[in-house]
Amino acid sequence: MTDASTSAYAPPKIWTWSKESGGRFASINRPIAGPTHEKELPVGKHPLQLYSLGTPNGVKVTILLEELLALGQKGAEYDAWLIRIGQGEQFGSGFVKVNPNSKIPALLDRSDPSKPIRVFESGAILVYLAEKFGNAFLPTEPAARAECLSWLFWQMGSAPYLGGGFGHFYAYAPSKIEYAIDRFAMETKRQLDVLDRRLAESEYIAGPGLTIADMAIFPWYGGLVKGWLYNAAEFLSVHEYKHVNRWADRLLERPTVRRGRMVNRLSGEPSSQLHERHDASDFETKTQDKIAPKA
Ligand SMILES: N[C@@H](CCC(=O)N[C@@H](CS)C(=O)NCC(=O)O)C(=O)O
Repeated sequence: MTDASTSAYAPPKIWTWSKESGGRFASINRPIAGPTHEKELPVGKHPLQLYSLGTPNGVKVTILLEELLALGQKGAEYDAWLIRIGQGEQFGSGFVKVNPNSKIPALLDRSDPSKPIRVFESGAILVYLAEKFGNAFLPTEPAARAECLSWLFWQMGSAPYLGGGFGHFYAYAPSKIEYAIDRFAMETKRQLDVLDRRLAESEYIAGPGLTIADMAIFPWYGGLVKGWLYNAAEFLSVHEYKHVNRWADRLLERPTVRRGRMVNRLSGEPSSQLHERHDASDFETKTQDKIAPKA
């Protein structure tokens, strides 16, 4: 391993913003919050307006919405609008009003259009929607609810080490730094082992039934073991986590999960990309293979 003390970089006394930092997100990363431009958000016909992108954080919410609709909750019909974070759309004035943190997903509940309710942070959105629809996928018995919320918050605290730590330094940083990749690969594998041990004793994350904890954890750690994230399946030997694999396959059998993964998705097979969703029939008629067929 390279000796960290040989590193050429000595931090200055006061950090200043270098726009030339490089890496995949250099063009959108800023050290300041707030909008960069005026832009109102579109509003569709349904009470629930989702402003998102088909990343792991976005997919959590569309899986829950599709699950709620499959349960017969007609009030869960939603408009899903695309926020292209690579183009800085999260810094538009309308989006910042819904999420002052400028990150997808963000939800506006316009059930009472005179008093819209904004919700940001995917975990808060999952709890808000579960509660709104009669504690769907969120147990009410105290011990089961505590277990579900514990795993939900575990995801919120853990995934930044996977995405912002491991994924960033393994796949996106302009140079490969052994110390950083080592540190976050170790933590990511430890987290996979936490899940694997839990799923050895429990069918779903929080107990015998599917909950919002599964919906939060699946797009990140399920995606990792399925090889969807950072091209890192071999590097992390994800096949070792047998229970996580079993659970991820089980979730993928659900049409709701498959639909949720299609919404606001900008990559992959054109037939798997539904850029915007405004109606249940859009899955049949508005995927990219149908909207923009190859010439
Ligand atoms: N803790 C947040 C994380 C949200 C997040 O990091 N979203 C990313 C996309 S997956 C984003 O919008 N990034 C844009 C940016 O950082 O400017 C949540 O769970 O909602």
